[in-house]
Amino acid sequence: MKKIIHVDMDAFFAAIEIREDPSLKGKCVIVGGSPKSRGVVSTCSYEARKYGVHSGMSSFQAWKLCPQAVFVHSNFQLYKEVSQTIRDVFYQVTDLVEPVSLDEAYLDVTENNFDEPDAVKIAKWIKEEIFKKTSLTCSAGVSYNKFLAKIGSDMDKPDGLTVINPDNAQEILFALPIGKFHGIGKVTAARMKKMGINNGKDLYQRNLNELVRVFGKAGFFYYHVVRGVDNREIITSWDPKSISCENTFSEDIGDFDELLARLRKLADRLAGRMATKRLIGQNLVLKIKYDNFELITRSMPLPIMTNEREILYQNGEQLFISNWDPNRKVRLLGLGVGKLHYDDKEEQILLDL
Ligand code: TTP
Ligand code: MG
Repeated sequence: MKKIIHVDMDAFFAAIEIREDPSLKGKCVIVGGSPKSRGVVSTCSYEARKYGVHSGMSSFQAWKLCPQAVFVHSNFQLYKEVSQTIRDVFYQVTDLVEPVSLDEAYLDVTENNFDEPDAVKIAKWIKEEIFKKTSLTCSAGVSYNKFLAKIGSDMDKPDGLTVINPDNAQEILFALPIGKFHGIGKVTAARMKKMGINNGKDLYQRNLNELVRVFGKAGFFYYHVVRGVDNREIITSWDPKSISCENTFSEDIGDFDELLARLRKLADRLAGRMATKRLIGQNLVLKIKYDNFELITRSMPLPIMTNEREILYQNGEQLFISNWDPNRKVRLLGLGVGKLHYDDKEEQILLDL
């Protein structure tokens, strides 16, 4: 059985704004457009949620519900930085991380860098580490597949930790309101309610044929997840639509020139493999693992779709220089390219002829 953790930050943008300006603490804080413009709410503090304010509603409506709220404009650059910090925490645990959005990710910790068999201990560690590094809280779900882990992280917000195991999964799913099923959006939830499906128990009682007839392929998914069955794998930025090379050094390296020489070799290898497979790509990913096993991954768009070794190297070097901590030795370097396409240049030339 797999061990999956889903982590989701609490009131993410709003919590960051409150951290930056502690005078906002305890207040109804709404991040998004101004109520005077036609802006919408990105998110809001839990205090504001009590008044019915939520993501996606117009700022004007939010202001009517909660006139005492403080409206703050979003600062994406800052949110992205915090997002990178929490991802770095995840990558310390495992490479099998699937970031879903700025504030949310799945981790497959069945095997992990700490050799820790207890996924709950890992989830606690992640929560503590994120708090240490960002002063922000998150909620985690621990379970044996992605669907249940995601349900778990949402069950006890904020600052929650919920474990769903085979013994309690069915009971939790039965009681779950249909709108809370991840993958069932507002429109589908409304359709289901019309059909008399209000919660997991109602959904469970419908047979596969009916669900597929009404909802197509998604019906198949609903049928299985309400039984706690979800075989989806974690999709990392390394696979499946990416190609990468990495090298764990026989001895940790702290010398800048030596590291660049190793990076060049990686770029050569990567370019060679891409050419053999006739792939070109647009997103470069660099991976640095330090001697304490801390792992960082950074990516950047390449100027063109390419598999040219010099372009891969030059951009990789830039990524490396802006992200390497010179005071620390490196145990592993990796270079990869994502957003791949098949290079059909040759066929094009033949066609042109
Ligand atoms: P969520 O995780 O959905 O919300 P949240 O982190 O604010 O609150 P919760 O404690 O319930 O997890 O989304 C993460 C961030 O994404 C959120 O802080 C702001 C942004 N966002 C939008 O900009 N618009 C939206 O409609 C949603 C849902 C989120
Ligand atoms: Mg969140």
